[in-house]
Amino acid sequence: MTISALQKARAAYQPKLPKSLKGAVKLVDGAATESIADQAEIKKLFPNTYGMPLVTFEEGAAASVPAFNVGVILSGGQAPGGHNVISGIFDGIKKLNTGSKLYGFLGGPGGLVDHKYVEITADFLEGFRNTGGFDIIGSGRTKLEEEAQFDKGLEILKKLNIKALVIIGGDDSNTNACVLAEYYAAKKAGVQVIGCPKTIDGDLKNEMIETSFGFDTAVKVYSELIGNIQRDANSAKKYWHFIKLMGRSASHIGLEAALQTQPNITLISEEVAAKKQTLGEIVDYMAGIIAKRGNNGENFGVALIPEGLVEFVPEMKALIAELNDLLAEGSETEKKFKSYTDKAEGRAFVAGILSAESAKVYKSLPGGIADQLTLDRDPHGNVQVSLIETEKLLGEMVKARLKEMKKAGGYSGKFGTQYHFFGYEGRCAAPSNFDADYCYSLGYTASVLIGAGKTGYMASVRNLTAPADQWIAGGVPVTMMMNMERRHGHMKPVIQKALVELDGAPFKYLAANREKWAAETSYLYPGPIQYWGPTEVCDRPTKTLELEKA
Ligand code: FBP
Repeated sequence: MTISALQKARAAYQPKLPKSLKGAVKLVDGAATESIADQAEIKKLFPNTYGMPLVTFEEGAAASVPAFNVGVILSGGQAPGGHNVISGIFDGIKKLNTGSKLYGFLGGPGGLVDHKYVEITADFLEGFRNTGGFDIIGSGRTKLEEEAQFDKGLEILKKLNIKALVIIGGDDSNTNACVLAEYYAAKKAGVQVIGCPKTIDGDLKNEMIETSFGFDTAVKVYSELIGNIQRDANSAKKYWHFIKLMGRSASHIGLEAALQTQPNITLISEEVAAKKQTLGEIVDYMAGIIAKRGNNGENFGVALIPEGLVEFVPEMKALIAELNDLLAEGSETEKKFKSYTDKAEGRAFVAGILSAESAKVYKSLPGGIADQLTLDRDPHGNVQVSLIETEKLLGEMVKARLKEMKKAGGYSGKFGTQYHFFGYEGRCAAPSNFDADYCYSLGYTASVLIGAGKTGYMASVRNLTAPADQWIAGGVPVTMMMNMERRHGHMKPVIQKALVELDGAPFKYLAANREKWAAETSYLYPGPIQYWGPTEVCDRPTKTLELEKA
């Protein structure tokens, strides 16, 4: 196989490990834990895995462990560093006993249920070390929720003599990993389940999990691109670039990218929701900045827009909920709507059946966007919010607003737009040194937890703003991160999703500086991820982590 020069050089990179993982490891049990809320309900639902202690590692004396087999699953969206988690597990279990084996289930959790797997050998793994992507075994979005799936999975786990399963995923996948751990523990099935925190969205974090892996690399890639665009904008001085950034619901990616690049406008969904802003108010805010810059002769700029924005705008959320009901598959209203061949007539029909408030919002949308809300639906019949071109919606609405301002004499500039959506550009990037080291350490940590017989734990590596050898590795009971939430009409135990905190240091830094960044051109150009060179360039964690831990 031909590989690039960078791939070749990167293959030789030895990820850094915390000091406690370098030799033989001793486990230290800390205090017993409680869930963050709803303790009585969660305890009842997880009688075997609730209240377990936090675990940290220390250097210990070498001990011999019989050979054992482990299975691994990559779950959900790709995130840079997944291959290094697998490398860490592999090297960790081999260190405990060279006869141990690692099996990868193919295509995500579905591979466990469908008994599709591959043995991950040293040779097979070699080409994947320090590379981006999940292509080593593939990923998928099948949810492991049903007992029938758990039982089907147990058949293959038993057949392969697998002692433990590592599930690498986001909040939902780790919630399900914990349910699986509890199920196997209750059944005395002899299979441990360990989770690893993955998602570029950065919304799986808490007191014990400082960041999810992949966030660092993905945002550094987006920030490089944003910096390049800012340089172009400041050179040509003729375009406003509206850039939508991935992140299904939380705005951590947009916030971190803003801290790295200092653009003129940054929208944060959580702030929009907290202030109950309307689309009109968001458009006024953006048009105000654009007009001010335009009146100063600066007809250019960069605006960052989080992917999940529309669902955080209360009036849009209400509109989407109404549309989901009215256009539910098989309903009379859906049938009638589908009978319209003329798009404008279809829109008029929809406007007629919506509530007065939602109809007003719907009618204020550009036709193309209104069509996206009614035509593109997922298999469950819901609007696919991620397909809505929010950047174009805002661009068109801002344009209309500026036209009015011009008429009224408040604006004398020109407004030309370029639209971008950054997401897939970063999800499989070659992991930064931070993610390469963090992921390898997480995988290694998982192997130690398995060796010690733990189940229902998530691998945790903390103190991440310090050099890697000072990182603190250990395990956190997943039940500790849980609370009860309403999902699809039922109360369920789930890991609490971490949204951007408006009283947190990263957002406060943005809020304190954004007026200056809006008026002046204060762009920062972070440039591409560097793998070799000065530590402050190559091993720097995200600004979010730095500010949170300052
Ligand atoms: P995970 O939470 O599964 O890690 O995925 C995150 C994400 O990258 C989101 O940012 C994005 O909205 C979504 O996946 C897109 O996924 P897909 O390509 O499967 O539609």
